[in-house]
Amino acid sequence: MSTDHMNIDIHTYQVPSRLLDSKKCPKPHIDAIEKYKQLYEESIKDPQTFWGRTAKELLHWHKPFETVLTGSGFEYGDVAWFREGELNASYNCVDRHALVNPKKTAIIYEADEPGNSRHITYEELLRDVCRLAITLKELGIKKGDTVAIYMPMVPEAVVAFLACARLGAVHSVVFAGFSSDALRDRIQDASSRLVITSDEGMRGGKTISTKKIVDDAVKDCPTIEHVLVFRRTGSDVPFSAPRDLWWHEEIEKHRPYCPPEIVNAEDPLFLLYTSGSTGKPKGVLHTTAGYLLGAAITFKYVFDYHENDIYGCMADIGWITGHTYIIYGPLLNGGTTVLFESTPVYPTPSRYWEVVAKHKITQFYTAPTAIRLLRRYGNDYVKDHDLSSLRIIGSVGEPINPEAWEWYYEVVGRKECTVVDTYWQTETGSIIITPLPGATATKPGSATFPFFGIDPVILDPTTGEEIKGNNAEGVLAVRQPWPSMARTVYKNHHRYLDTYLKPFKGYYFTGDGVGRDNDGYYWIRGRVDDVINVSGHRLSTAEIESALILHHAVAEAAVIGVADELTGQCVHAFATLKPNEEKTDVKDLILQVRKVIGPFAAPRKIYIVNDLPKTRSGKIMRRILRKIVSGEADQLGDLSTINNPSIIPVLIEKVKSS
Ligand code: 6R9
Repeated sequence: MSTDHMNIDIHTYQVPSRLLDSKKCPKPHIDAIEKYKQLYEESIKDPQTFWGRTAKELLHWHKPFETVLTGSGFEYGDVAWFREGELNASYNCVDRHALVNPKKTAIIYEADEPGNSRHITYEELLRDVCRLAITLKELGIKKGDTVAIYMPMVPEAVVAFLACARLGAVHSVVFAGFSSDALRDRIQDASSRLVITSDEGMRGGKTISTKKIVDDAVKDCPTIEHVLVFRRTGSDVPFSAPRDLWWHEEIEKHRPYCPPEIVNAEDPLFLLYTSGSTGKPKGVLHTTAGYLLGAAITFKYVFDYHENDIYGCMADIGWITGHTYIIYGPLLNGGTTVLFESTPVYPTPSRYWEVVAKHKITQFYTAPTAIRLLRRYGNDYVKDHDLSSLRIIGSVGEPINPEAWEWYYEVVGRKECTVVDTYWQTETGSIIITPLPGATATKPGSATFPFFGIDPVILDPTTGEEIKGNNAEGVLAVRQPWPSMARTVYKNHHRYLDTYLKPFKGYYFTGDGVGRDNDGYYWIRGRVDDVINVSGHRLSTAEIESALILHHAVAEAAVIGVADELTGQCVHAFATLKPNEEKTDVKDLILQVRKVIGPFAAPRKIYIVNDLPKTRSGKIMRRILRKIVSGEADQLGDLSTINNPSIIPVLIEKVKSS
């Protein structure tokens, strides 16, 4: 996003007085900016002490660690945290709370159809996790195996995550909006042995043929031994024994007890595929202790978690936000987490606010795209609901424009809640730049300041030099390792090095542009690489281009991100066709992308053209296409390297007329 918020007069919002009033709200863990600064300073100057202490405070260790951090910084990607330590993620999320607080609600499941909700206590969750874990164990799953999870937003999905973790198996969750081709690729890359799925999914009143998609995917996955199917709707679905097994039948066979497999701090906890600059998605690997510590500590401080809170994150468990802030963060803290199966507009645009009022949610976390959508529907949908339980309202996934921020603050938060605009990535594991709700004065559109232990730097993208001081603009990198950072790309460590550690020697590179204003506030500008952010979903232009080229009629394709009021960005594609394929319908090409990646990646527009702008060495000049689509054809910049300038007016005409 190129909006320049720097140096224009943006209002600063102080911490709402209600948050600091002990009669109305629990006392924030960090209730003054000086306290933040003090702890932050310690965390940067003496990370060993800071992380050593918090790791003991927030996690249960079956065997204590001796060293906090080892490795060569960012040179080889060999950083290791708490390396002698041993623990288990599911024990930390469930057992330790079930032992002291068995009747406390762990999960509130808010099903797609309003009126259907269910509370699951820590005691019940422990039983469910044990039952599934022992089932998986009987099926031969053991420490280090990869299990694919392709599930709708049901409590059993959480059980699936934790059952894998209980055995030391690595979960690889694939967002249930991905197509069968995309699921197949992810299963193959991770050599998953088993898929956990459901018969169908329900979302926004629509039924999704989940099991059918899995069947198509696993046809070409020889590593898959079993498909374990949870019954969500009860419809008749294709079922092929002995490969397929019903969840409810299998778990009944076993006693609900399964001891946790104690793993090393640096053993992998999960893989999550994410898009980068190239066509092939990367299996980002997170390890156990560091990730859990990042999830636990950020959840505690960024959402200022207290014992009686009811916390609701509206993301999907298939993305990192769902991993860290629906499941691990809240459960590690012994909290109550809302699992929302539906959409913000089903059955009406009041749904979020009905859910907040019904469950008395205290912290609410969603994405700018949802905020913009609901703002467009108007305030009436919000104002009839009692939102007085809310203290903290969060935003994540993309830059939030000040208009949407202010609407969120005023209409949803009634000027009585702190808006936490939280910046982070799949690779960072947990939030890295964010306000702290009881301490940080906020500015609409700024993620404000670094979280504890995060040492952000702004680099000049050309020289790689650090730009010090305020009023700086450049790309965002991080100078020191932090516990929840991804350790590698699955079976592809050189790609990890190339993507994150090599672009700027000595730093972790985020791929985002950033500014630091006169007051030291950080403003995330958006990606500087070939990643497009559509409604907070990360897509790579190369990935969509490869999907298009797989279509028999397509000769070449170029994909760009175009600014969109609602979704942040949307996808536009240019394609040239092979000879004798001129009759190809644009709709077929859109279907092609839906098939190869998933509906959420479908281009908004596809322009069929005779040629694409290219350099003399044959590189497609996407920059020119971007300018033409955004109506800036008069500012195409340096055209000296273009090989075929005569196509420019043709492209301009094509874009205008479609
Ligand atoms: C958590 C998540 C990461 C990319 C990231 C950036 C964008 C996320 C943001 C934000 C501005 C925020 N992003 N949060 N941009 N302000 N508060 O979204 O992870 O799916 O890996 O996406 O999302 O561009 O690099 P992921």
